[in-house]
Amino acid sequence: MHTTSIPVSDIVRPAPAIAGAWHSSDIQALFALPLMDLLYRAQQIHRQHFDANAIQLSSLLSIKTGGCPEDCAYCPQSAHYDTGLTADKLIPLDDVLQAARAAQKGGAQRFCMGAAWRSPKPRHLDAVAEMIRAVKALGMETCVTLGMLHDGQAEKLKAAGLDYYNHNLDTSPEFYGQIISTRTYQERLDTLDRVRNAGLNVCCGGIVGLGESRDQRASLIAQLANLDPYPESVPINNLVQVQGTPLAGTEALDPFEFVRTIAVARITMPRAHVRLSAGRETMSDTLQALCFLAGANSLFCGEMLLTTSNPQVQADQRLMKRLGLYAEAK
Ligand code: SAM
Ligand code: DTB
Ligand code: SF4
Repeated sequence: MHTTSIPVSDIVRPAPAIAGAWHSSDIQALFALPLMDLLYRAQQIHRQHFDANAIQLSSLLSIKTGGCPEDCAYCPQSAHYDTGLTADKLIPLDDVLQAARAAQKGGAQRFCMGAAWRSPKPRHLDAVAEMIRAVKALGMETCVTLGMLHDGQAEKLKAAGLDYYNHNLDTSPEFYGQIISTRTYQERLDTLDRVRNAGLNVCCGGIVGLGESRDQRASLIAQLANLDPYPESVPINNLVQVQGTPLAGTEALDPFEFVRTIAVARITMPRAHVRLSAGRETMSDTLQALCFLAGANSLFCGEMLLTTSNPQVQADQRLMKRLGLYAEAK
Protein backbone atom coordinates (compact mmCIF):
# COMPACT_ATOMS: atom_id res chain seq x y z
CA MET A 1 0.00 0.00 0.00
CA HIS A 2 1.19 3.50 -0.74
CA THR A 3 1.81 5.90 2.08
CA THR A 4 0.76 9.51 1.71
CA SER A 5 3.66 11.97 1.58
CA ILE A 6 4.18 14.15 4.58
CA PRO A 7 2.61 17.58 4.00
CA VAL A 8 5.33 19.87 2.74
CA SER A 9 4.51 22.45 5.40
CA ASP A 10 5.58 19.92 8.04
CA ILE A 11 9.00 19.51 6.48
CA VAL A 12 9.88 23.02 5.45
CA ARG A 13 9.16 26.12 7.46
CA PRO A 14 6.95 28.74 5.79
CA ALA A 15 8.62 31.68 4.02
CA PRO A 16 10.13 34.16 6.46
CA ALA A 17 8.19 37.39 6.89
CA ILE A 18 11.28 39.58 6.76
CA ALA A 19 13.90 39.90 4.07
CA GLY A 20 17.29 38.43 4.84
CA ALA A 21 15.73 35.61 6.77
CA TRP A 22 16.12 32.72 4.34
CA HIS A 23 18.76 30.43 5.77
CA SER A 24 20.69 28.18 3.41
CA SER A 25 19.43 25.25 5.51
CA ASP A 26 15.77 26.18 4.75
CA ILE A 27 16.62 26.25 1.08
CA GLN A 28 18.58 23.02 1.27
CA ALA A 29 15.46 21.43 2.80
CA LEU A 30 13.41 22.62 -0.19
CA PHE A 31 15.95 21.13 -2.61
CA ALA A 32 15.75 17.83 -0.70
CA LEU A 33 11.95 17.46 -1.00
CA PRO A 34 10.54 14.67 -3.15
CA LEU A 35 10.27 16.27 -6.62
CA MET A 36 6.48 15.98 -6.76
CA ASP A 37 6.10 17.70 -3.38
CA LEU A 38 8.47 20.46 -4.47
CA LEU A 39 6.60 21.00 -7.75
CA TYR A 40 3.25 21.03 -5.96
CA ARG A 41 4.42 23.66 -3.54
CA ALA A 42 5.99 25.78 -6.32
CA GLN A 43 2.75 25.60 -8.37
CA GLN A 44 0.67 26.66 -5.40
CA ILE A 45 2.85 29.70 -4.81
CA HIS A 46 3.04 30.50 -8.51
CA ARG A 47 -0.75 30.53 -8.81
CA GLN A 48 -1.13 32.82 -5.80
CA HIS A 49 0.83 35.53 -7.61
CA PHE A 50 0.61 34.94 -11.36
CA ASP A 51 -1.53 33.68 -14.18
CA ALA A 52 0.19 30.28 -14.42
CA ASN A 53 -0.24 30.17 -18.23
CA ALA A 54 1.31 33.56 -19.00
CA ILE A 55 4.95 33.91 -20.03
CA GLN A 56 6.95 37.13 -20.11
CA LEU A 57 9.01 37.34 -23.32
CA SER A 58 12.34 39.15 -23.55
CA SER A 59 14.73 39.35 -26.47
CA LEU A 60 18.52 39.75 -26.25
CA LEU A 61 21.00 41.64 -28.38
CA SER A 62 24.74 41.86 -27.92
CA ILE A 63 25.58 45.53 -28.54
CA LYS A 64 29.29 45.07 -27.78
CA THR A 65 30.70 41.61 -28.26
CA GLY A 66 33.85 39.92 -26.98
CA GLY A 67 37.22 41.13 -25.75
CA CYS A 68 36.02 41.39 -22.15
CA PRO A 69 38.78 41.89 -19.55
CA GLU A 70 36.97 39.73 -16.96
CA ASP A 71 37.81 36.02 -16.59
CA CYS A 72 34.38 34.44 -15.96
CA ALA A 73 35.17 30.77 -16.60
CA TYR A 74 31.87 30.08 -18.39
CA CYS A 75 31.97 33.01 -20.78
CA PRO A 76 32.78 32.92 -24.50
CA GLN A 77 33.32 36.69 -24.46
CA SER A 78 36.24 36.77 -22.03
CA ALA A 79 39.52 37.92 -23.62
CA HIS A 80 41.28 35.38 -21.35
CA TYR A 81 40.11 32.44 -23.48
CA ASP A 82 40.32 31.62 -27.16
CA THR A 83 36.78 30.78 -28.19
CA GLY A 84 37.13 31.94 -31.80
CA LEU A 85 35.04 35.04 -31.13
CA THR A 86 36.25 38.35 -32.59
CA ALA A 87 35.96 41.41 -30.38
CA ASP A 88 33.69 44.13 -31.79
CA LYS A 89 33.05 47.77 -30.97
CA LEU A 90 29.70 49.11 -29.78
CA ILE A 91 27.25 48.63 -32.67
CA PRO A 92 25.40 51.57 -34.31
CA LEU A 93 22.02 52.77 -33.08
CA ASP A 94 20.35 51.82 -36.39
CA ASP A 95 21.36 48.18 -35.96
CA VAL A 96 19.90 48.20 -32.46
CA LEU A 97 16.62 49.65 -33.69
CA GLN A 98 16.37 47.15 -36.51
CA ALA A 99 16.88 44.27 -34.07
CA ALA A 100 14.40 45.73 -31.58
CA ARG A 101 11.71 46.11 -34.26
CA ALA A 102 12.27 42.49 -35.35
CA ALA A 103 12.10 41.31 -31.74
CA GLN A 104 8.86 43.22 -31.19
CA LYS A 105 7.41 41.64 -34.31
CA GLY A 106 8.42 38.24 -32.96
CA GLY A 107 6.41 38.89 -29.78
CA ALA A 108 9.06 40.25 -27.36
CA GLN A 109 7.81 42.71 -24.76
CA ARG A 110 11.25 43.57 -23.40
CA PHE A 111 14.48 44.26 -25.28
CA CYS A 112 17.70 43.48 -23.40
CA MET A 113 21.01 44.85 -24.59
CA GLY A 114 24.25 43.27 -23.35
CA ALA A 115 27.80 44.60 -23.52
CA ALA A 116 31.00 42.69 -22.73
CA TRP A 117 32.48 45.37 -20.51
CA ARG A 118 33.94 45.23 -17.04
CA SER A 119 32.20 48.56 -16.53
CA PRO A 120 30.87 51.17 -19.00
CA LYS A 121 32.98 54.28 -19.75
CA PRO A 122 31.18 57.67 -19.69
CA ARG A 123 31.04 57.91 -23.52
CA HIS A 124 29.65 54.37 -23.67
CA LEU A 125 26.97 55.27 -21.21
CA ASP A 126 25.82 58.21 -23.34
CA ALA A 127 25.59 56.00 -26.42
CA VAL A 128 23.65 53.31 -24.52
CA ALA A 129 21.32 55.99 -23.11
CA GLU A 130 20.49 56.95 -26.69
CA MET A 131 19.74 53.31 -27.52
CA ILE A 132 17.46 53.02 -24.48
CA ARG A 133 15.51 56.14 -25.52
CA ALA A 134 15.07 54.83 -29.07
CA VAL A 135 13.92 51.34 -28.00
CA LYS A 136 11.57 52.82 -25.42
CA ALA A 137 10.02 54.95 -28.18
CA LEU A 138 8.99 51.73 -29.95
CA GLY A 139 6.85 50.91 -26.93
CA MET A 140 9.09 48.14 -25.57
CA GLU A 141 10.41 47.68 -22.05
CA THR A 142 14.17 48.07 -21.84
CA CYS A 143 16.90 46.17 -20.02
CA VAL A 144 20.68 46.51 -20.23
CA THR A 145 23.59 44.56 -18.80
CA LEU A 146 26.83 46.51 -18.99
CA GLY A 147 28.90 45.12 -16.10
CA MET A 148 29.74 46.99 -12.89
CA LEU A 149 28.22 50.43 -12.39
CA HIS A 150 29.89 53.32 -10.58
CA ASP A 151 28.16 56.12 -8.67
CA GLY A 152 25.74 58.13 -10.83
CA GLN A 153 25.69 55.69 -13.77
CA ALA A 154 22.48 53.90 -12.79
CA GLU A 155 20.76 57.29 -12.42
CA LYS A 156 21.79 58.24 -15.98
CA LEU A 157 20.33 55.02 -17.31
CA LYS A 158 17.13 55.55 -15.34
CA ALA A 159 16.84 59.08 -16.75
CA ALA A 160 17.09 57.64 -20.28
CA GLY A 161 14.01 55.50 -19.55
CA LEU A 162 15.65 52.21 -18.56
CA ASP A 163 13.27 49.74 -16.90
CA TYR A 164 15.60 46.88 -15.78
CA TYR A 165 19.32 46.42 -15.15
CA ASN A 166 20.64 42.86 -15.36
CA HIS A 167 23.58 41.98 -13.16
CA ASN A 168 23.89 38.39 -11.96
CA LEU A 169 25.40 37.02 -8.79
CA ASP A 170 26.05 33.96 -10.95
CA THR A 171 26.89 31.47 -8.18
CA SER A 172 27.23 31.11 -4.42
CA PRO A 173 29.83 33.15 -2.49
CA GLU A 174 31.52 29.83 -1.54
CA PHE A 175 32.01 28.68 -5.16
CA TYR A 176 32.50 32.10 -6.75
CA GLY A 177 36.31 32.13 -6.43
CA GLN A 178 36.55 29.06 -8.67
CA ILE A 179 34.68 30.84 -11.47
CA ILE A 180 35.75 34.51 -11.46
CA SER A 181 38.88 36.15 -10.08
CA THR A 182 38.71 39.63 -11.65
CA ARG A 183 35.56 40.90 -9.88
CA THR A 184 34.51 40.29 -6.29
CA TYR A 185 31.14 39.15 -5.02
CA GLN A 186 30.92 42.35 -2.99
CA GLU A 187 31.45 44.43 -6.15
CA ARG A 188 28.43 42.67 -7.65
CA LEU A 189 26.34 43.41 -4.55
CA ASP A 190 27.47 47.07 -4.69
CA THR A 191 26.33 47.38 -8.31
CA LEU A 192 22.99 45.85 -7.39
CA ASP A 193 22.64 48.44 -4.61
CA ARG A 194 23.32 51.27 -7.04
CA VAL A 195 20.72 49.88 -9.45
CA ARG A 196 18.12 49.55 -6.70
CA ASN A 197 18.85 53.00 -5.26
CA ALA A 198 18.39 54.60 -8.68
CA GLY A 199 14.83 53.25 -8.77
CA LEU A 200 15.49 50.67 -11.49
CA ASN A 201 14.01 47.18 -11.50
CA VAL A 202 16.62 44.56 -10.67
CA CYS A 203 17.20 41.57 -12.93
CA CYS A 204 19.58 39.26 -11.07
CA GLY A 205 20.07 35.52 -11.21
CA GLY A 206 22.77 32.98 -11.83
CA ILE A 207 24.14 30.01 -13.73
CA VAL A 208 23.96 26.40 -12.72
CA GLY A 209 25.88 23.46 -14.14
CA LEU A 210 29.25 25.07 -13.41
CA GLY A 211 30.29 22.09 -11.27
CA GLU A 212 28.81 23.57 -8.08
CA SER A 213 27.26 21.36 -5.40
CA ARG A 214 23.56 21.32 -4.49
CA ASP A 215 24.34 23.20 -1.27
CA GLN A 216 26.09 25.84 -3.34
CA ARG A 217 23.02 26.16 -5.58
CA ALA A 218 20.96 26.58 -2.40
CA SER A 219 23.37 29.24 -1.21
CA LEU A 220 23.03 31.16 -4.51
CA ILE A 221 19.24 31.12 -4.14
CA ALA A 222 19.58 32.29 -0.51
CA GLN A 223 21.70 35.24 -1.67
CA LEU A 224 19.11 36.21 -4.30
CA ALA A 225 16.09 35.71 -2.04
CA ASN A 226 17.71 37.72 0.76
CA LEU A 227 18.33 40.78 -1.39
CA ASP A 228 16.04 43.41 0.10
CA PRO A 229 13.79 43.57 -1.83
CA TYR A 230 14.45 40.45 -3.90
CA PRO A 231 14.88 40.99 -7.68
CA GLU A 232 11.86 41.56 -9.90
CA SER A 233 13.42 39.31 -12.50
CA VAL A 234 15.52 36.19 -11.80
CA PRO A 235 17.25 34.58 -14.80
CA ILE A 236 18.31 31.00 -14.18
CA ASN A 237 20.89 30.03 -16.80
CA ASN A 238 22.04 26.49 -17.48
CA LEU A 239 25.68 26.57 -18.57
CA VAL A 240 26.07 26.71 -22.35
CA GLN A 241 29.39 24.96 -22.78
CA VAL A 242 31.62 26.81 -25.21
CA GLN A 243 34.87 25.29 -26.54
CA GLY A 244 37.87 27.24 -25.32
CA THR A 245 36.33 28.27 -21.99
CA PRO A 246 37.68 26.51 -18.88
CA LEU A 247 34.23 25.03 -18.20
CA ALA A 248 33.89 23.25 -21.54
CA GLY A 249 33.61 19.54 -20.73
CA THR A 250 32.03 20.03 -17.28
CA GLU A 251 29.66 17.21 -16.36
CA ALA A 252 26.14 18.26 -17.33
CA LEU A 253 23.70 18.96 -14.51
CA ASP A 254 20.92 16.41 -13.93
CA PRO A 255 17.90 18.03 -15.68
CA PHE A 256 15.71 17.40 -12.60
CA GLU A 257 18.21 19.36 -10.54
CA PHE A 258 17.71 22.28 -12.93
CA VAL A 259 13.92 21.96 -12.45
CA ARG A 260 14.43 21.91 -8.68
CA THR A 261 16.47 25.12 -8.89
CA ILE A 262 13.62 26.84 -10.74
CA ALA A 263 11.06 25.58 -8.20
CA VAL A 264 13.13 26.75 -5.25
CA ALA A 265 13.59 30.19 -6.88
CA ARG A 266 9.81 30.38 -7.35
CA ILE A 267 9.08 29.45 -3.74
CA THR A 268 11.62 31.82 -2.22
CA MET A 269 10.87 34.77 -4.56
CA PRO A 270 7.12 34.40 -5.06
CA ARG A 271 6.46 37.61 -6.99
CA ALA A 272 9.59 37.55 -9.19
CA HIS A 273 9.54 36.62 -12.84
CA VAL A 274 11.75 33.54 -12.91
CA ARG A 275 13.33 33.28 -16.35
CA LEU A 276 14.23 29.99 -17.99
CA SER A 277 17.29 31.56 -19.59
CA ALA A 278 20.42 30.25 -21.35
CA GLY A 279 20.64 26.54 -22.11
CA ARG A 280 17.18 25.92 -23.59
CA GLU A 281 18.57 24.73 -26.90
CA THR A 282 19.71 21.48 -25.36
CA MET A 283 16.49 21.01 -23.36
CA SER A 284 13.62 18.89 -24.64
CA ASP A 285 10.13 20.38 -24.89
CA THR A 286 9.16 18.07 -22.02
CA LEU A 287 11.89 19.40 -19.76
CA GLN A 288 10.92 22.98 -20.56
CA ALA A 289 7.29 22.15 -19.71
CA LEU A 290 8.49 20.84 -16.33
CA CYS A 291 10.34 24.12 -15.79
CA PHE A 292 7.08 26.04 -16.40
CA LEU A 293 5.33 23.71 -13.97
CA ALA A 294 8.08 24.51 -11.47
CA GLY A 295 7.23 28.21 -11.79
CA ALA A 296 9.34 29.59 -14.62
CA ASN A 297 7.30 32.35 -16.25
CA SER A 298 9.72 34.15 -18.52
CA LEU A 299 11.84 33.25 -21.56
CA PHE A 300 14.42 34.72 -23.88
CA CYS A 301 12.82 34.52 -27.32
CA GLY A 302 14.75 34.95 -30.57
CA GLU A 303 17.37 32.86 -32.31
CA MET A 304 20.34 34.30 -30.45
CA LEU A 305 21.21 34.85 -26.83
CA LEU A 306 24.31 37.10 -26.83
CA THR A 307 26.83 35.03 -28.78
CA THR A 308 25.28 31.56 -28.64
CA SER A 309 22.09 30.26 -30.20
CA ASN A 310 18.63 29.90 -28.73
CA PRO A 311 15.61 27.94 -30.05
CA GLN A 312 13.91 29.20 -33.24
CA VAL A 313 11.02 31.63 -32.68
CA GLN A 314 8.60 29.29 -34.46
CA ALA A 315 9.66 26.34 -32.31
CA ASP A 316 8.97 28.39 -29.18
CA GLN A 317 5.63 29.54 -30.53
CA ARG A 318 4.70 25.91 -31.29
CA LEU A 319 5.73 24.81 -27.82
CA MET A 320 3.75 27.58 -26.13
CA LYS A 321 0.69 26.70 -28.21
CA ARG A 322 0.98 23.01 -27.37
CA LEU A 323 1.16 23.86 -23.67
CA GLY A 324 -1.62 26.47 -23.82
CA LEU A 325 0.79 29.21 -22.78
CA TYR A 326 0.51 32.79 -23.99
CA ALA A 327 2.55 35.97 -23.83
CA GLU A 328 1.94 37.93 -20.65
CA ALA A 329 -0.11 41.09 -21.15
CA LYS A 330 1.94 44.19 -20.43
N1 SAM B 1 29.40 41.63 -19.02
C1 SAM B 1 28.26 41.83 -18.23
C2 SAM B 1 28.36 41.16 -16.89
O1 SAM B 1 28.84 40.03 -16.81
O2 SAM B 1 27.94 41.74 -15.92
C3 SAM B 1 26.97 41.46 -18.92
C4 SAM B 1 26.89 40.32 -19.88
S1 SAM B 1 27.13 38.70 -19.20
C5 SAM B 1 27.30 37.76 -20.68
C6 SAM B 1 25.53 38.29 -18.55
C7 SAM B 1 25.34 36.92 -17.95
O3 SAM B 1 25.26 35.94 -18.95
C8 SAM B 1 26.40 36.41 -17.03
O4 SAM B 1 26.31 36.97 -15.75
C9 SAM B 1 26.07 34.93 -16.99
O5 SAM B 1 25.15 34.62 -15.97
C10 SAM B 1 25.42 34.68 -18.36
N2 SAM B 1 26.26 33.82 -19.21
C11 SAM B 1 27.40 34.17 -19.83
N3 SAM B 1 27.94 33.13 -20.49
C12 SAM B 1 27.11 32.07 -20.28
C13 SAM B 1 27.13 30.70 -20.68
N4 SAM B 1 28.11 30.21 -21.41
N5 SAM B 1 26.11 29.92 -20.29
C14 SAM B 1 25.12 30.41 -19.53
N6 SAM B 1 25.05 31.68 -19.11
C15 SAM B 1 26.03 32.51 -19.48
C1 DTB C 1 21.26 36.34 -18.34
O1 DTB C 1 21.16 35.98 -17.16
N1 DTB C 1 21.42 35.52 -19.37
C2 DTB C 1 21.56 36.25 -20.59
C3 DTB C 1 21.31 37.71 -20.14
N2 DTB C 1 21.23 37.59 -18.72
C4 DTB C 1 22.21 38.79 -20.55
C5 DTB C 1 22.86 35.99 -21.28
C6 DTB C 1 23.10 34.55 -21.62
C7 DTB C 1 24.38 34.44 -22.36
C8 DTB C 1 24.66 33.06 -22.85
C9 DTB C 1 25.96 32.97 -23.58
C10 DTB C 1 26.04 33.80 -24.81
O2 DTB C 1 25.12 33.76 -25.67
O3 DTB C 1 27.06 34.49 -25.00
FE1 SF4 D 1 32.75 39.73 -19.41
FE2 SF4 D 1 30.21 39.49 -18.63
FE3 SF4 D 1 31.47 37.50 -19.98
FE4 SF4 D 1 32.18 37.98 -17.47
S1 SF4 D 1 30.14 37.29 -18.17
S2 SF4 D 1 33.57 37.66 -19.22
S3 SF4 D 1 31.93 40.19 -17.40
S4 SF4 D 1 30.97 39.53 -20.76
